[in-house]
Parts: sequence; C-alpha cells; structure tokens
Amino acid sequence: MPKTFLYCILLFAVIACTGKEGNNVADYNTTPLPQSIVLLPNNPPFILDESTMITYHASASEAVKTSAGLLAGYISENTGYIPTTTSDSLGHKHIILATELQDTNPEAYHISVNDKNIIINGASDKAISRAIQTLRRSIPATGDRTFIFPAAEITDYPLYSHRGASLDVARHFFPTEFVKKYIDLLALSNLNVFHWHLTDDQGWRIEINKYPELTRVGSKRDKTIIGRHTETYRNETHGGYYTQEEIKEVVRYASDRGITVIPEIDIPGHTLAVLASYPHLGCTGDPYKVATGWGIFKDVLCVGNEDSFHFLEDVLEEVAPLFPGPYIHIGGDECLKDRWLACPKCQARVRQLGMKDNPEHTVGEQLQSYFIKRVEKTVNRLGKKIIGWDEILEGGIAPGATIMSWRGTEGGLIAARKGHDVIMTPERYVYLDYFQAPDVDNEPFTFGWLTELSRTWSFDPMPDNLETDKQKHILGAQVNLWSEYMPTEKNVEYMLLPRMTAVAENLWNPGDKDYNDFVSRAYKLSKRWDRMDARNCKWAYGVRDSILTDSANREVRVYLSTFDNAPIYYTLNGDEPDRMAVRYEKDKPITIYTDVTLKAVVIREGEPSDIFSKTFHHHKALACPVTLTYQPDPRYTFAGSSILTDGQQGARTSYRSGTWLGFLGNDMEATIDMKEPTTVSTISLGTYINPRGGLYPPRKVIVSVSSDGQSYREIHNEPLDLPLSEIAPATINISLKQIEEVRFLRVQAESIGTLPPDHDRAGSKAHLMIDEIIVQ
Ligand code: TNX
Repeated sequence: MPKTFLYCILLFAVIACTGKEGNNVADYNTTPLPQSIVLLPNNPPFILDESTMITYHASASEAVKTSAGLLAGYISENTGYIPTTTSDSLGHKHIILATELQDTNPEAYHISVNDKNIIINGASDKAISRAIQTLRRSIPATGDRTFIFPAAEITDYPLYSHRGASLDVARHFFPTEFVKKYIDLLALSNLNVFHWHLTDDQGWRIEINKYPELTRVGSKRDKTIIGRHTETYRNETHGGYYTQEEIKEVVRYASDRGITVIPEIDIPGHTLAVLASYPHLGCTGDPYKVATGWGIFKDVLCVGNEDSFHFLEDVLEEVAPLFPGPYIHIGGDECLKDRWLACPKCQARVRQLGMKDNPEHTVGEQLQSYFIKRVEKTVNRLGKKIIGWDEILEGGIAPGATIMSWRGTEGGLIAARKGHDVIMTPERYVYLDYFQAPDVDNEPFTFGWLTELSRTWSFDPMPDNLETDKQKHILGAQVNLWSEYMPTEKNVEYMLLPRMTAVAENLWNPGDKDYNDFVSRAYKLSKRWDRMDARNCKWAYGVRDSILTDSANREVRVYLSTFDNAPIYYTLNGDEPDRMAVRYEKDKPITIYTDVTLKAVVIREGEPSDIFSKTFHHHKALACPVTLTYQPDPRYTFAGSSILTDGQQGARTSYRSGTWLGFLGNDMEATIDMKEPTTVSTISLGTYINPRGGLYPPRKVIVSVSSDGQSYREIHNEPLDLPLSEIAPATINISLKQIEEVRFLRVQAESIGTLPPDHDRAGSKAHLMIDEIIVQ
C-alpha cells in the first residue's frame, strides 16, 4: 500500500474520532504568513493529544522555559488540557524547543513537524516566542481535544525589527489586566514592541515617588467631553494610574512574550496634567486643570525655567530603571510656542542662547530643539536612547534621536537621510483611531477619517525614493491607538483588530501581496480573537461594493463581491436579507432605477456577515458629470466631483469619510451636464455644519441654467441664514419659481471665506462641505 494512502487513512481515522472534518487540522497559512512552508504530504502528521509533552534542553534559558509554559497554556486554551513541560525527553510525543539555529536574524526560527515531534529551533529566545505564536495561530479555534499537524518544514523570520503598536492610556485609562490582554494580542501577531503612551494633557498615568502630585492631581479629570467639538461633557471623574509595581508586572508580562515596552513621557507639549500638578512648571504659573477635552493646548512646560529640566531629570531617573528596553519616547509632538514667545523666562533663554528667527527655523522651533536636546542628554546618561515624534526635526534634530514619523513618511525620509533611525507611523495608514468601515453612521464614533483594512494593508514602510545605503535606518513601523474616542476596552479591541494584523504582516512578510488571501487568513484569525473575547471588526469579511456611474445612461450600477466568493443575498425594499432573499449573481450589476435601500449579507459557513446597507436617491442629475470651477481642498477631495451626483447622501457622523466634498476658503461652483434638456423644479444640496471645527454653511446659493453651456441665466439667488447650533448635516431646499427645461445646471454655494472674529482660529479659511446635489 502506498504510504500516502496510509496517512490519508490515518488522517481520516483521527477526523472520524473527533467527528469534525478538517476542523482540527492545523493550518500554517496564518497571518503573518511564514516565509516558507513546505508541506510533506507523504509523511505522517503529528497528532497533538493529551500524551504530548513540551520539552526543552536541561540547560535551556529561563525565557525558553517560560515559552514552554506559555505554549502549554495556548494548547490548553484550545484543548482543555495542559501539556506537561519538561526537560526530560522520555515519553513518545514532544514539542521540542531549542535555540540552536544559526542565523543573523535573532527572530529567525525553523519548525519541523513529523509524526514523533514538532521541533522548534530558534536563533534566540525571542525567536522561540515568535514560533510558539505561529503554532498558536495555526491551531483552529474549534475547541477540539486533538489536533493534527500536517508534516511540514517551516522556515521563518521577520523583515523588520520594529513591529509595534501603541496604546494611549492617558485619554482613557485602562487597567493592568487589559494592558496585558492588549500585549497578548500583539504577541499573537508576532509584534515585538509595545509603545505605552503614559502621559498627556488629559492624565498622568505612572507613579513617580518624588512627585506625588502627578498621580494625586494629574491622574484625574473631573469630566470628559462627549463627541467632537461639542460643549457637552460627561460629568464624571475619570482617572487612574499604574504603580511602579504594576508597571514592572506589565513589563515582565511583555518580556515573557518577547515584547519590548517603550514608555512615552510626552513633553514639552501635551503636559497640562503636569502643570495641573506642579503649576510653577508652566510659563504663566496659572492654576491649570487636567484637560477635559481633546486637541492641542497652549500651556506647555516652560523652557526658560531650569525647574522644568530638574523635574524631567527626576522623573526620567525613576522611569528608566522600570523599562529594560533601549528607548524612552519623549514625545515632542504638537507643542505650541505661544507661551514661550510671551514668557520673560523663555525670552531670557532666547537672549542667552542668541537665538534669532532664520529661514530654516523659527525661534520657537529652536527653543523646542533646545528642550529636546537637553532631555536627550539626560536620557543618554541613564543608558537609553530617545525616540521622538517627527516634530523634533524642527529646529534641528537631537543627535541620537530615533524619529517616529506620523504626519506622513516625509519626516522619516528626511531623518533617515540624515542617518537617524526611523519608525514609520503615518497617520493616514496606521492610525487606528480612524474609522475602519465606510458605513460610518453605524460604527462606534471616532475621529473622522476612514482608513479601511485594505489601506492599512497597502502600507509599505520603506519610502520608494530612499537610497539603498540609508534603508537600514527604517527599523519598521507601528500602528498607533489614540484613545480619545475609546472609552471602553471593547472599543480599543474593535479598532485594533483586524487592522493591526495588516501591519504585522507587512512588517513580517509582505509576500506576494494578494489582499484577498490576506483577508482569508485574517478571517481565520478572527475566530481566535472571538474565542479570546477580543472584539474585532468583521467588515472586511462582509459584502464589498463597487459602484459604477454611467453618465451616458444616467445610471448607477452596484457590483457586490466578497473576499472568497461566498454567496451574497440582497433586498431592495429595506428588509433584512437572509438566505431566502435574492441571491446575487457574480459580476451582474444591480441597477438603481428608483430610491432604494440596498441591503446585503454574506452567508459563510452557515453564519451571516454584518449587514451591508446603502441608500440611493434616484434623481434627475444622478450620475451626471459635474465640473467644478474651484478645486476642493485636497484633504477633502476623495473621489472628486462625482461624489456630488452619485445618489448617496453624505454621512451624518463624519464629513471626513469620503462622502462629502470640502472647499477651503472657496465657493462651491458646480456645473452639471444633464446630458439632455430636462425639466427641473427643485434642487437641494446638503452641507455639513460644525462651527468649532471651522465648517460653515454657504451664506448664499445661486442657481443658473444654460442650454449651450456658454451663456447662463440666473434663476435663483438668495441669501441663507442656517442655524449654527448643531454639529450635523443640513439640507438646503430650493424650489424654483417656475419649472425650467435645463441642459446645463450651475449651482453656486457661496462660502463665508474666513472664520469669523469670535472663532478660535479667526481669520483662517473656513471649510464649506457639500454633498449630493439632488435635482428633481
Ligand atoms: C495627534 S500623533 C497626536 C495625538 C492625538 C492624535 C489623534 C501625535 C504625535 N499626536 O496626541 O491623539 O493625533 O489622532
């Protein structure tokens, strides 16, 4: 009998015993994807069962022994029994942990699976940490007691050495137990850095013995803003901090999983919590309050006061020994210079150092650079290196600083060219406080922009134009999780997952970049997250749409798909679709002829996906081409002018998710080609109002018509006075004096131009947001 046949029978027998076909076969195609998986179908598999032991060499390090214990725990998560861990090689089936692999990459490992053993051989203790997570991910989250590991040789190593995720515990505090869970989620995706954002305007979260007020006063705020740019607050104290013992416990927990913790003490801006505790450290010495809203504040540490530096020396002396890693992150972002420029002590510093504005750097920037350079000396004296946000390039970068490039990748590129190490964290790709599903009105409220999984996944940390000899400075990347809009642990998990794993995969092994293949592996991992009670966004596994606007036929056509061609069912009458609804035929568009709400669902493995829902308005300008006289703000251009006649109204919750077109300081003047003479009696247009955010409605709307596209006749011209109270969309309805026959329709919405004198940013340009010009 051929051997393969025998193994098939063996596999079949095991499957028959467990009663679940294929559910208990380990699958090495996980995310991140190992560099090389060679399956050996002619060899018998390894059967994981209660007789399996985890073995290491008698001389193994404590770290390897810890990994053995963790692996036993991961196996018990699935099977309900805890394998014995031992340095004794007796018994018949082992998972063996060894660190004998010769490889220059300290995280490289090899896994060899045969019927007797799974042999994990790593280049270091850290490599063992990665290998056991790869095994953990390979086990389907079914809760079986026996698992079959197909015979294989797996060779693996990461491409980048910094694979991180941050957690902002200042805007919202999360207890130690949750921080550990967060670290466990990073470990599962083979990340190796946890960046702990411990201080900000809204709270100081680390116990400093020499400065007890930092936690007594600075760790609490008496209320918290609700929503964005509002005046409403939840009148409840929010606070919390970690004792130094708790910090050590978290650092140990991370280190057991091969993860380095980078603490961030954010200075000299983002320091209202410090100033509330020790007001003499501010320029004005005012009584300060821990911030209760989000944003950037003018009060910062005084650069003219030597006490600021003594304070930071003392704080860093307590911080440094708690974190065995090589870095302390000192922030450096978003420091406004207003106070420094008005403060006598800071001005004395300017004179002392002979600073003058120069074409490269303002005095304010030079002061910031001076501040950071002094703090760098302290950090270096304590045996560590600094990391700072890309603003620390302004005014001259500190000599040994590593840059975290967040406002794009440009800062990182400049720093790498100057020979500095760089960690890429460009906000438009890896900021996880942005929406991840386009249906923003049905998502947890957050910051505004939309960063879908596919966009995060598309991010490559290596700038295209960076010279080869400088590429070594790009250490890697990380996702950043700012918690302004994440009051609960479930919010944090949801925003983290699955986007974190897209970055984890790109940094480990970008492979051949097949998005659907990545999604299929993320989908498998989502089942493990579910089992870990980690809330995760399932949008990417649901219905995807692609909308085609056919201006010749004034039609909108909708195509639906999924990552794996699982069946889609839909309704057009607003009913919740299920298996009884119409089944979508692949590549056949759904044409929009009337006002409809399209709802669709994927049924996969018997389970319905999240419901996809989109409402289309059928109107006379639907899909008609639009020409804009003034270009929109590039940040609010998205798909361009076609947004205005795509049949979909701008989202309620966010004007930044791609459904609104935004004009900065300009009017909106749209000329719509109706394609043929068309009778028109009413026109409506939506605008988004958010005065504090700088969004004002038009003060006037003018409508003109033309039959040749050359000469226009004005048919409506009226001032508007919309109420500015609510942050929300508003609709402007225009009924024409008489029904017109129109070929070309021009709609002008006049912007207020600049923000009014009573505005925080008086004199800056105002935004005018417009969406859907509905013509009937
Ligand atoms: C900018 S990123 C910040 C944070 C905010 C974040 C919100 C950075 C260095 N500063 O303080 O939380 O935007 O997305």
